[in-house]
Amino acid sequence: MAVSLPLFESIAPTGTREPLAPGAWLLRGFALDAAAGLLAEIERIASSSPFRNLVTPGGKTMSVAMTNCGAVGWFSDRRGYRYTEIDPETGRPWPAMPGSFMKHAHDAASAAGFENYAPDVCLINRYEPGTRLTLHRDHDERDRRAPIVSVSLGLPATFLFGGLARKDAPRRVPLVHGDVVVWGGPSRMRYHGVLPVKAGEHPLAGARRYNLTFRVAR
Ligand code: MD3
Ligand code: FE
Repeated sequence: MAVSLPLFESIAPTGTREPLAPGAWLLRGFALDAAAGLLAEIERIASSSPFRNLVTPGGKTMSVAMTNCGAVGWFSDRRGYRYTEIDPETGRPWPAMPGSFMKHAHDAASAAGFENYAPDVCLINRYEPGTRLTLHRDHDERDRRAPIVSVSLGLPATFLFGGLARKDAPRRVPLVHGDVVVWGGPSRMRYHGVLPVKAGEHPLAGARRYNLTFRVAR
């Protein structure tokens, strides 16, 4: 008897909570209802602090464009990686974190078992087809006990989830519009990255992928 196999790697239905590793939870579709509102806020934030391609201390220009909202923002140039209160490109404070961002991050953290989550920064990444984020760890935050909450919007991407050492072979995790991942506990300091985003059109975001990462930086 013929058995039909799915053509694509299956993605769990919306509303499930899937453990990726100790402390790391994938909340499929958690941001679907909020997505249009979050995208509108991204536009508003970018009209005050525009997306820009930061330069690493090594002198390479990142292919992913970034901006921030919150009390501080993540920034990089030849002098190093750091959090700043003033957007060095505009000379003004980073745009405040919208209440809807704060509530969404808080509720996602709570769904993953992290109560009282109060991030002070949201780094916003914008991917165009072909752009990627190489394997790295997020170690510029003072409090590494607090989880990072990430929200994927727009085009799909393949996320690389590595280990605590750079040489550990990463797992590939497909992330689609509306997915939220909470990275806490022993997973907080694992290596991670994003493979080059494939060409496509998303009905709400066009030819782009956005990723929000909420952090407790200080
Ligand atoms: C796993 N962003 O901004 S979010 C970043 O999709 C970043 O734009 C990616 O990595 C993106 O630094 C991935 C998922 C993520 C964020 C932090 C993590 C995964 C993590 C920290 C530890 C382990
Ligand atoms: Fe990261």
